[in-house]
Amino acid sequence: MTEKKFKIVLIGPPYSGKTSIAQCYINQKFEYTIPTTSAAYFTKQLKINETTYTFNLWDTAGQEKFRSVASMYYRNANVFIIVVDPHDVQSYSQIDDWFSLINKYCDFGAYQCILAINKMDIEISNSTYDLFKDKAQQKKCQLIMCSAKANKGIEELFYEALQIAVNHDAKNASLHSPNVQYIDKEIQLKKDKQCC
Ligand SMILES: Nc1nc2c(ncn2[C@@H]2O[C@H](COP(=O)(O)OP(=O)(O)OP(=O)(O)O)[C@@H](O)[C@H]2O)c(=O)[nH]1
Ligand SMILES: [Mg+2]
Repeated sequence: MTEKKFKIVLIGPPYSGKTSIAQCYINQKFEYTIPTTSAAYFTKQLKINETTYTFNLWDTAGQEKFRSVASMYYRNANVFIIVVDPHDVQSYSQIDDWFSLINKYCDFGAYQCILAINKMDIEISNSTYDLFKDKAQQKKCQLIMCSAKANKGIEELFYEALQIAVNHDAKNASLHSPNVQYIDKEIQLKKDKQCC
C-alpha cells in the first residue's frame, strides 16, 4: 500500500461558498456558515486500488481584510480551487487577481488550478457560462460546475483535483528521475545496430 499526500487550497471571493463546499465534501452536509477569518483545515483519505490518497484541505478567507493571513496557507499547494459565485458580478472580474495572488506566493508550474462555479442550483444564462468557460480556457485550467447546497458536482470537483494532482506529481517525478535506463537502452540499440 502506498500513500500520497496532496495539499488542496480553496480560494476565491467572500461569500462564494468555499466553506460550504468543504463542509459538503467532508461532512456531506450543507450547514450554516460564518465568514472565514483566516483558514480552516480539513483532511480526507481516499483509497483507490493500492494507494491511499490524503487530502490536506485548506479553506481560506475571501474577505480582503483577512487575505494576507489567508495567503500564508498557499505555500506548497498542489491544487488551488478558485471558487466563484456566478451570480455575483464582481466574482468574474476578480478572477485574474486570484491568479496573481497565487503567483505571488507559489512558484509557477508548481501547482495546478481549477475554476469552480458554485451555486449552480440557481440558474445562470448561457452568456454568463461562456464568460467563465473562456476565462478557464485562457488560464488553462479545468472548469467545474457545482452546488454545495444541492450537493451536486462536489465529489467530481475533488476527484478532478486528485486526478490533476496525481498527473502533475507523476510528470514531476519523471522529470526529476535520472534517465539512466533510457540512455542505457539507447546505447544498447546503437550497439545492436553496429553488430548487424
Ligand atoms: N444557493 C446556494 N447558496 C450557497 C451555496 N454554497 C454556499 N451558499 C451560501 O453562500 C453563503 C456564503 O457561503 P460560505 O461557504 O460561507 O462562503 P465562503 O466563500 O466560505 O465565504 P468567506 O469565508 O467569507 O470567504 C452562505 O449563505 C451559504 O449558505 C450553493 O451551492 N448554493
Ligand atoms: Mg468561508
